[in-house]
Amino acid sequence: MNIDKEYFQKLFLEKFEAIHGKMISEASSLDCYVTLGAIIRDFISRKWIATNQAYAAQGEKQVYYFSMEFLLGKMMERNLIYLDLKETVAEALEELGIHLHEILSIEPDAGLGNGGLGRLAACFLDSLSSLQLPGHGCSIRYKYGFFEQKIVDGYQVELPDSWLKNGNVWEIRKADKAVEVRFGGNVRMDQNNGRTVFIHENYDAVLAVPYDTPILGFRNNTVNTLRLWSAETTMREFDFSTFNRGDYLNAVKYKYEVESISQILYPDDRHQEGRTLRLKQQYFLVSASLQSIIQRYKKKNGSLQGFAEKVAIHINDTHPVLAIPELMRILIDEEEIDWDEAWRITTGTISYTNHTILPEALEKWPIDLFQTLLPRIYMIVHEINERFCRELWQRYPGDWEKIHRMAILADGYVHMAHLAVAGSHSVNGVAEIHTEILKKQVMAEFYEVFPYKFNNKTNGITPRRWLLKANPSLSRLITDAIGPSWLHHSTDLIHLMKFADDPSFREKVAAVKYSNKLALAKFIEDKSGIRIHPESIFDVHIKRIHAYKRQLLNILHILDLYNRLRENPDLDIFPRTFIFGGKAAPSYYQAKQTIKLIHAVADKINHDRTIKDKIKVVFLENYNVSLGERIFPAAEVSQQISTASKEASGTGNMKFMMNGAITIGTLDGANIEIRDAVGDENIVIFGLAAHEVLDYYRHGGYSAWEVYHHDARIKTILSQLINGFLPAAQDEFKNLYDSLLYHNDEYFVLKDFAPYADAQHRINTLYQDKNRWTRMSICNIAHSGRFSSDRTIGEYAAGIWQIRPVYIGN
Ligand code: 26V
Repeated sequence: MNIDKEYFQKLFLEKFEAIHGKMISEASSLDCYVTLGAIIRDFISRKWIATNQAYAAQGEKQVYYFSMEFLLGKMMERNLIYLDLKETVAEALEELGIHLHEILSIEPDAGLGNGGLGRLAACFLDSLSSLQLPGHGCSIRYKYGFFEQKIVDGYQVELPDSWLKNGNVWEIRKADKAVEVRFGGNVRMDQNNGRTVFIHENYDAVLAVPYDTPILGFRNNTVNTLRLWSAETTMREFDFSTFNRGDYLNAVKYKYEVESISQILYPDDRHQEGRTLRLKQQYFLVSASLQSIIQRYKKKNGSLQGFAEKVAIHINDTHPVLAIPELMRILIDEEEIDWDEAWRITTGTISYTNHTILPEALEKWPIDLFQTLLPRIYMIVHEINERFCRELWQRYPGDWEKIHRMAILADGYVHMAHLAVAGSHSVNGVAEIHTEILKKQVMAEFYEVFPYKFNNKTNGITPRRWLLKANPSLSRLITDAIGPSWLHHSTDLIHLMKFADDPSFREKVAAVKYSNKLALAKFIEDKSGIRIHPESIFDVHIKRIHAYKRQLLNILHILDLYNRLRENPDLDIFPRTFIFGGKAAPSYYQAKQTIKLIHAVADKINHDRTIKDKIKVVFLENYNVSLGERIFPAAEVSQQISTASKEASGTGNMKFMMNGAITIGTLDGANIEIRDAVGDENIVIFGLAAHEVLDYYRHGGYSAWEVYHHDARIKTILSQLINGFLPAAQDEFKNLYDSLLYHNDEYFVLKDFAPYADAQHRINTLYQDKNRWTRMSICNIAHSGRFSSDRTIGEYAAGIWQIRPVYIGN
């Protein structure tokens, strides 16, 4: 946008007084934040209106991305950069004695997500708008986002994340667009003109109120919408029927129960707990979103016959899979469309992404709970299942076992992934290997029936947040070298290869990394009091804490390194700082113990003078999007060490790569495609391959004890877990110890230990050849373009959704 400083200052002062009714000299940072937010929102609003008008007028097909999570992070700086106003605003405010960076730090992260799946949804919104594609997000306006993590005495403590406590400048409540969502009750059948009709009665009605957030595209005029639903009581229920009967306490209780639907984001522990409230949330999201999409569609088009040609609905994992029976319900019960036609429309509209193959994470709901909460939806799922099983019977006559394995309803459960595959036209995995495992193993039987539905869409990340915003100095250097086209066409980053052997460019890249390391070191010292050496290798492992991601492998190797250093303080290793961050699900004991172990090892090592500060271990509390934006630019080694086959894709690996870190990783998820992009000489790969892991699971043959008996280092470190060596209670880590030895090391930590130690040794050697290392770093940045979510979204748009860009004029 073209706005000059003076004009902006005038706007700011006027807006400030209008909102706050006081003089600017009395302003707090929060006052200024709110004022700036209001101004930016005004700018965006104009584009928002124009976008919606163009969409309505042109009638192009639109996509709605249904997701229980959108992990957006902060919005203000992003919006300033996207409007190209950041410099002007910073200078204008500075002249008024206001520091923009202070205002920006006031904003809480919108943390409406657990990790990869939620952040992917946020990157997708960014790319949709930036590519001028008509695509919107639908989710829940959780009052509390993902919990805030505090570390107390090395243990994780969870605090509520009240991100809305100072209001939210980006959202607009649309009370007039509220819809009703119905739970419980019973279904009565009746006849109407020879047609069986289903009447849902005695239900509890919940009011779904939408809050819209504008999603601005990068330096264009597109503003798409993220619609978040909030649960409220309907006036009727609360004020009249209950309250008038004088039952005040029950009326209040009822209100509390209804509002609890949008109260909190569930933490992902990959274990289906079958909590009713979670199922309520899922139906709430799906029903409210579909009703509002259909209302808008009907206003323009009348009947729903052509719905699938104008609307695509994507479900992010199975969490919103009730979109399938809910759309069927609306088409059949409300629009009086017959089953076959309704099924054609539904499957033509819906597409599904799978994000994990961990069996414990595949959603299933007990039928009785499901049926009680959603009686009409259950009837429809039952009918879908009947027809699906009949089809299977025709194809595999007599093969009851197969049909039983593939059924949507079986063993007292509703199997959500089966419903998703049967009721959609596209099923995709999120990295090549992940899609192959889906096709060949986890969903092989479905692939045999519906081969045409399966496809791969390798994940991506938005280079605008993860490079331009997070790492401005590197971005400047890149633009100076190859021009600014990479911001729109990320594969243009490949032109950096021209400079890979240019000593002066290498020096500049190294200098940027060093200054980012200094900034992180200062942040760490301010936060935790731990002093880290900026010259040391910054080796980073940040992501959710989970056994399959193997933070345990990393920390055990650190313990081994420490043992070697104690034996020989002059050991030839380059100084290294191991940085960890990540949250454990509150109920996931082993993950929480891993956090405690990292702290115990850190305590031991950081206080031992004899090792001459050669290694340091730091755990950064409360890893979230904003903390990630500080860490990725300073990272040199990226730990992507999941047990092969377990990490569907990973997206942190891409953020590190784009910021020039070298991956140490297994051949898992997108690591494989990163290796293919950069070549073996620019990545450090180790460990079991996916097929080897899967073979062990299938045929056995792995003995943790055997590895233990053959490796003296492993013997030592494991005994240190339980012999009082670490500053913690002696039995503190017994559970972790047992998981490795007595439960035969499900994630192959011991099996991969020696290969991992070798790989770390290679890193140590490579790093000491500064020129070579920086060249590797440049290669990684240069080849990171294909991991832009613009590429991913381009593939979804053309291959699954069939949507096209809509140009929005000024
Ligand atoms: C499961 C549950 C179950 C209990 C309630 C809350 C909850 C929330 C989320 C999940 C499943 C999360 C699956 C997930 O995050 N998968 C990750 O998706 C990333 C994006 O595709 C991918 O890069 C990661 O490899 C994959 O682990």
